[in-house]
Amino acid sequence: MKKRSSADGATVLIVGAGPAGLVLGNLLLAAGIDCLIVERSSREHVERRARAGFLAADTVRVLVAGGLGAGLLARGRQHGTCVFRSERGEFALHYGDLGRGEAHTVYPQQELVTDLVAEFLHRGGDLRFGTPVSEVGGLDGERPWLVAHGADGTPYRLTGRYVAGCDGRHGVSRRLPADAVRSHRRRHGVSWLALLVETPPALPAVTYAVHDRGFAGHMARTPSVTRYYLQCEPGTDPGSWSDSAIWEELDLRMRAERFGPLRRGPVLERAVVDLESDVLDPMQYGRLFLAGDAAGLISPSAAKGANLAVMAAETLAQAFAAALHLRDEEPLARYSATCLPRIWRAQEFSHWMIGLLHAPRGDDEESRFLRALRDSRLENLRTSPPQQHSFADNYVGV
Ligand code: RFL
Repeated sequence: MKKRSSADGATVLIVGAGPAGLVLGNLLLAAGIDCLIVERSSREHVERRARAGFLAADTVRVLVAGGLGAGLLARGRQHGTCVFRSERGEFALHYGDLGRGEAHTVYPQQELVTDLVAEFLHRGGDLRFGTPVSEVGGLDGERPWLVAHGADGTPYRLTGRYVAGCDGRHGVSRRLPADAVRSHRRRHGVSWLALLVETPPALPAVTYAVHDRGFAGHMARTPSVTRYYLQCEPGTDPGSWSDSAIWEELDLRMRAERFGPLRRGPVLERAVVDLESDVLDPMQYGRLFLAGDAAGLISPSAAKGANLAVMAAETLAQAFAAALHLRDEEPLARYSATCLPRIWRAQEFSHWMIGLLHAPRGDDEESRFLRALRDSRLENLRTSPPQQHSFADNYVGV
């Protein structure tokens, strides 16, 4: 298909080819709006970057309606149950039958990104990999611009009518004047060793293990790859965990002796994730609009980040279409106000989940207090049907 942008710009310049940028780009092309995506990393890198896997029903609806759901409908698997293990035993929550009655579709983020890249190119999109953006400017005027660097590092300028900052938590587009955009940030003081293991899921459901040595989790990804999490000390070097230490600790915290063995396999990837939140308000500055992690980083404790990124991309695509096709700037002016309540609701739930799954280990009175709170929260979830319905709505909804 013919490219719908020019060498020196496009109507909408999108920084970043993660879920936010790629969904936005695809929806804009479908609406007949020319756009261009610049991505710092190589195509191979973004198509292999394993992160999220749990897509909410609303996310699936947006992707399918945008003609972006073929892969996830063919290969995604439905999950509507999660299990909690603790000293007191194990209980399952069939959240797919509670609340709004919706389940997750498990589809690895790298497969979704691969589908979105292929579709964007198929629709004639201009997607420049290996092209970092070093500066975004002119945001107060009619012709905002960005400085991109080609394969040999040579800088060049791209100009557009709007810029969409979809460049994640460390991106350049979120570096905005402090008096124009306020950051709301919290480091939760909890870190996870995030592991990808080449082994079929050992358990039929997402399993959260609450343990005084720290949280451990098991999440399906594909029939042959499983994600495990182990809470670790902040600042841990992921390489300092040997495979045998990982399996020993997983067995202990998941209580394998009591509930059955885990399936072991080669550890394909290990990384330390610090649980952090960072929300910018407003998510806009002049002609720059932020979406995804760039606007509202969320801890992975409730698996919301990729879902919020897709929802923001849809809201932004509709607002650009109104501005460009109908000369109606109102949806763009309301963009932050539309997205932020959804982001804060997810932040609140994700923060609640952190308190459900973690408590400090120490024997001081505050640690003891927080452990007792955590246990009470878990017990409330086990026994209270209204709490279970509310959990289901928040867990799977965005
Ligand atoms: P991304 O995916 O980080 O994409 C941003 C892109 O911008 C590029 N970039 C630049 N490009 C050009 N110039 C620059 N100067 C640039 N700076 C950056 C980057 O290379 C990148 O390609 O952000 P986006 O699109 O907002 O998407 C956000 C999601 O990726 C993220 O929220 C989720 O992965 C979070 N997350 C999960 N979310 C879920 O909904 N469900 C889950 O189960 C889930 N599990 C997870 C997760 C995140 C994890 N980590 C690694 C933090 C599990 C983990 C371990």
